[in-house]
Amino acid sequence: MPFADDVRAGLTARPKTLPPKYFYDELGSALFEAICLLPEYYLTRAETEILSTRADEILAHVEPRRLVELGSGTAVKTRYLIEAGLRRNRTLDYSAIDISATVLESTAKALQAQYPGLTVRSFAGEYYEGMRMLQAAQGPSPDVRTLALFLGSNIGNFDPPEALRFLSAIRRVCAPGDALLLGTDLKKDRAVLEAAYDDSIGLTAAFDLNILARINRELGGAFDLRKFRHRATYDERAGRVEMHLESLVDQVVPIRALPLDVAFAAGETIHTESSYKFSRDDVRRLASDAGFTLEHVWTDAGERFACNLLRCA
Ligand code: AVJ
Repeated sequence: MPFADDVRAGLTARPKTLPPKYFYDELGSALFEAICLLPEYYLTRAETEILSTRADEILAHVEPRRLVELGSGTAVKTRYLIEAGLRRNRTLDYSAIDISATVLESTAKALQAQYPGLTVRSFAGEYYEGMRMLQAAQGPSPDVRTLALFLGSNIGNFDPPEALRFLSAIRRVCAPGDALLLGTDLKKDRAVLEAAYDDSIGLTAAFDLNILARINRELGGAFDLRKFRHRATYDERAGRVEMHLESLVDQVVPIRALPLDVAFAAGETIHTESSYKFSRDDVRRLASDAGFTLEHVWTDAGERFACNLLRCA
């Protein structure tokens, strides 16, 4: 079982880590939806501002007949692009790839019902798996101009080599003229970033701690959540916000299904997430290293977030 294997690997490593993809069980997905409504978490609002005001312009650049979204979630922001696509053409294809099968299914149903001209396909799985399923289902179709979407600063979870590998994989499945719309959070003031990842009502702390609760629920773990605290710090040199769960005491936590006893010293942390932040130059470099050209950048009025149009050369 991948969750058990990844928990074992992460909690026996030094420093301890857990992969952020495991935040998104049913509760974690609901907590993330709530985070997007927080005053401190500006990312979603800033990206929504861009897409709601620029969707027609973006679609005019690419003229796609198909949208393919990686990590589609509830596709709330995607609707602006779908509606812009349906203003240009009577019909449009939309393929969604997401790790949460329940969210994917309800979203696909709602979109299909709301937009008669839209053909929705959904693929439950991780990104690479989803990309493979997508290719197998529709093959490389150079005649169907495609705009791929990777929004929400989801690219920020990848370390630089992984980000490059991921974009290169997208580049390989896209045909000349296709494009990728990539949402990236911009580098900015430390206080703004740290507040976004450690909000005042403690929602992000709950989101972070839920990964330990999930280990308790699914793997028979014995984490006492009150003996850990959430921390978020901006590492300016690395250009990333790091989330950690810090053990408040010396303790040993058994995880029955592995089985494994995990020892923590007081002050020791589990690194649960990195969220990379990008300057325009960072994006330009990453794009060109992966074989794209950065064709256009749209930002919100507050210059907090960027939607980058990467063109397959
Ligand atoms: C969904 C990965 C873009 O890193 O900003 C939100 C997840 N973590 N608050 C991000 C998250 C803490 C989010 N991404």
